[in-house]
Order: sequence, then C-alpha cells, then structure tokens
Amino acid sequence: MQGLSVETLTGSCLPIYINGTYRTSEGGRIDSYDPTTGQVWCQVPDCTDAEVDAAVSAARAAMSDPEWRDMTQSQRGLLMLRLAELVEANVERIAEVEVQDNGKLLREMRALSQALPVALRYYAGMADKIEGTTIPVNKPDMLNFTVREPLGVVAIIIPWNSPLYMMMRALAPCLACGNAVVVKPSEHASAGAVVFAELMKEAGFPDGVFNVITGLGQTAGNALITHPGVNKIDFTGGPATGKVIAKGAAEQLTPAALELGGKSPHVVCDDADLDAAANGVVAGIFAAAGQTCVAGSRCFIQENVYDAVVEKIVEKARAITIGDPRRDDVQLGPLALWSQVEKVAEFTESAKAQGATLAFGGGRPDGLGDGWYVEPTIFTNVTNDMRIAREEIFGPLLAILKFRDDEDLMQQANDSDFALASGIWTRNIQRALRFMRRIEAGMVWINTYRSPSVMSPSGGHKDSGYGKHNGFAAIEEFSRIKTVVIDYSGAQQDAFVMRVNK
Ligand code: TXE
Repeated sequence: MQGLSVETLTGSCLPIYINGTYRTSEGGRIDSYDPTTGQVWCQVPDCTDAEVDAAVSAARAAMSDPEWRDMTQSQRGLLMLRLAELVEANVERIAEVEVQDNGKLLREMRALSQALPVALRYYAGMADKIEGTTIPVNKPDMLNFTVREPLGVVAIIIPWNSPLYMMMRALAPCLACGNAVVVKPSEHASAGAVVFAELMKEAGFPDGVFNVITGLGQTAGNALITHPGVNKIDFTGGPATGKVIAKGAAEQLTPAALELGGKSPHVVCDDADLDAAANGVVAGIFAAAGQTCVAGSRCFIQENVYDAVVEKIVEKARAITIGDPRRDDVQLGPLALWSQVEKVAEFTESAKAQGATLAFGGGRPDGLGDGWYVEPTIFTNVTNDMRIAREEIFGPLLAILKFRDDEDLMQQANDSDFALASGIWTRNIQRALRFMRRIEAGMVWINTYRSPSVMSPSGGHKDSGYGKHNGFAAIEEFSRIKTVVIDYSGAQQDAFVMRVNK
C-alpha cells in the first residue's frame, strides 16, 4: 500500500500495520469524522486482542532479531536521518491527513509536521552518544561502570489533537535508544499514524520495529497496556484516562510516562508590555482552538491594569476569523470532536451559573454549516474556585482572574490540581525569576507562550502526570541503566561477607 492520503483513504476503512505489513483488521469499525462538515470520512478498525498481541509479538521479535538488536548506534542514527528526509518530503500529505481528522488549522498542522524531521534529526544525532558512566567506588582493583540499554517494547498511546507530533516525542528517542514500538492512535484521529508507517518501511527500518494498531481505549488500548510483552507505556491524553492507564500499568509493573492535561496559569503583570502580553494570552488559548495540553486557560491579570488588558484581549478575540481550517486567512477552525463542542457549552453554562461575566463569545458562529465551530469565549470576574478555573476544558474558553500582588498571585496560581505549563509577562526580571521558582509547573514561559523545543524537556506533575519528553531527558525515559562491576585484583573474596564499602 503506497501513497495513502486524504483522497485514497476517504470512504475506506484504515488498514493497520503489523510487522512491516499493512493488514485489514478483523475487528469492528469506528466512524471517523471530518470536523469541518460533521460527516464521516473514513472508518477506523477496533483491533482484536489477537491483533494487539500480534503487534506486540512482532515488536518483541524485532528486539531479539540481530538486524535491529545488533545494528550499531550510528546505523540507527542514519536510518533516522533517512526517515527525516522522507517525512520532510511528505509534510503536506501528513498535514492534510491530520487536518481531515482533527480540523486544526492546516498552517498549524504543517508547522507541527515540519517539526517531525527536526525531532528525528535531533535524536538521530544522539543515537551514538548515549553513554554510561565510570564510577569510582572506593574499592581498589575494581572497575564499576554503567551502560544504557533499550527498554524493549514501548506502547505509545496518543490523542487526537496533534497525533504525529505527540507520537514523535516518544518515537524519535525510542528509536535512538534501540526500542521497538506499538503505536495506538486515538480512535478519533488514526489516519496520520497509519500513513506514517509507510515512511518507516520506505526508510528501511526492520519489520516489527514500528507497528500501528487502532481502536477504542477500552478495547484495543486496554489490551495493549495490560499486555505482559510491553516494557513501557508512553501516554498522552486526559487525566481520567491517565489514571486508568496507571492502574493497568501497575498490574504488570510496567513503567509509564503520562502527559495529561493542564489548567495553566498565564499571568499579565502591571509592568508588562501590555500589547505583547494581550497577544500572548490570545495565542495561548485560541491557537489550536484551545485544544492543546499547555493552553493558557487561566489568565491572571494584575488588578490595576485588569480592565485595560481585558479590553485588548476582547478586541483581539473579536478580530479572529473563524472558518475552514484549510484557508490561510482563518485563525480558528472547528473543534475536533462533537463531544468537545458540548463540553465547551456545558462549561459556558456553568460559568454563568457560578457568577462569571461573559465578556465575549459563548455560542456557535452562524453561517458555517454543520462544522463543529465554537466562538472564542472569554469570561471575566472568574474566581479560582469556579469550575472553569479548575477543570480542563480543552476548547477556546478563557477564564480571566484578578490578582493584587505577587503573593496573592502565587497563592491563586498554585491552587490547582494541575502543574503542566505556565507563563508570565513582566519587564521585571526579579519578578519573573521569583515566579519561575515558586510556580508549580513543569514549564515556565517568560514573555512568550507555547514555544516548546525538541531540545528542551517537557512534562508536568500533580494531575498533569509524570515523565519527560524532549531533550536528553527523553533518552533517560526510554532507556535503562545496567551496572557492571569487574574485580581485576585476582584475589579471592570472603565468601560469607558482602563486599560493601567500609
Ligand atoms: O482522551 P483520552 P479523550 C483531555 C481533554 C479532553 C479529555 C478527553 O481535556 O477533553 O482529555 O479526551 C486512549 N487504555 N485531553 O477522551 O481518553 C484513547 O483511545 C488504553 C488532553 O479523547 O485520554 C486515545 O488513544 N488507552 C490531552 C488516548 O488514550 C486508552 C490530549 C487519549 O484518549 C484507554 C487529548 C484505556 N483504558 C485530550 N482509554 C493532552 N494532554 O494533550 C482511552 N485510551
């Protein structure tokens, strides 16, 4: 099967990819929708337990096949560079498929697709630089060193908002470390991973190193995370599902990295460049229609500039062009799922009922047919105990809160179940750095927002999960340390006493 694209996949049921071959699944069928029309565009198989088992077995077999197991680190890096070239040549095709599935802006998905070869090249360069250490253990004539090994089979479970971008954060370091993977994309956006398999084959990765099974979380997803052949689970998704995954993983004592949701504080201080800050706040919540785990959905504005900044934010929201995500002039596309449209509506009602002021939006735009569009929505006079300030919504809904001084800010900003991202706009470096130290978040952006890098570790804590993507931290996440001790003294040891440090 070559050249899978929106055209060739429309009206079909996606294949799955196991052991280097596309197959037709024997499982049930799930409808996959085009969010711009609300119509089914293709179907996704709900893989059977036997198919999940076949994918994990293929990955296990690849791990013991000398072709992959004994491939040198530099050769692995070269394969990754070859893959990077192929992905680069297919950026447009990948972006189009992803937009078809999740309705995000084509410009955004193109940028995220362009980031895929960047990640591959970054980790390709790392493949032959993954080193152990030599440890001076205070014992004469003893050599103690460590080596880093692949973990084995890694299950990568990804959501619908940025499927391949999320997949690549785990896949690239996994390949660099020499693991084999089974990817389970979201049932709402599976086409990207299926198309990607074609490029893995063409790049020349041995069969079984990369597998894609599709299906529902409760069926195919559950069969994957509880499979005894899986050595690590990498999950990106919602906090409720994250807890289910952690329990399933615990049954098998399988380690997991979980990147879950957020309710990230985005702060505007009175000494900030207020125009730049207002722009940053708008970008932090309305880009990707708020469907990003790092969305700056809880905006804190200092009380003495509150009204002025709110006015600027509302003005910018009013100017947003909503429409077909494939158009270059559009800034806000539809939401990926109808359930997300309902979720935003429910939170809008809850905010009104709890006494917040609707400053903009709050409904669905006219004249856009049956697409799943929602207006950019802004609530002011929000307090930190309201549901819109506490729960992840994952839509274009901004909650604006007020703070008095830095102490008040820290109290409110850290009063959250989540700890993923954060941002602050200020010209005062002391203020920015004090915030950086005290904020409970895995990432802090100062005078910018939503600017990640593959070279920079990312991930949160509290209900935002655990584990790291990106940077060398991801190499540590997807490899393990083995400790080696050599006694070259030639002396016999006391057989009945452990040779601890004395
Ligand atoms: O995600 P799920 P959903 C948040 C966002 C959204 C909410 C629900 O708030 O409203 O999560 O979205 C698989 N065993 N985020 O329901 O359920 C599932 O098939 C194994 C934040 O779409 O978390 C899919 O592949 N797998 C987020 C993946 O988990 C299971 C991005 C994610 O689905 C499973 C998306 C199970 N028992 C949503 N149940 C972010 N952090 O970026 C589900 N899955």
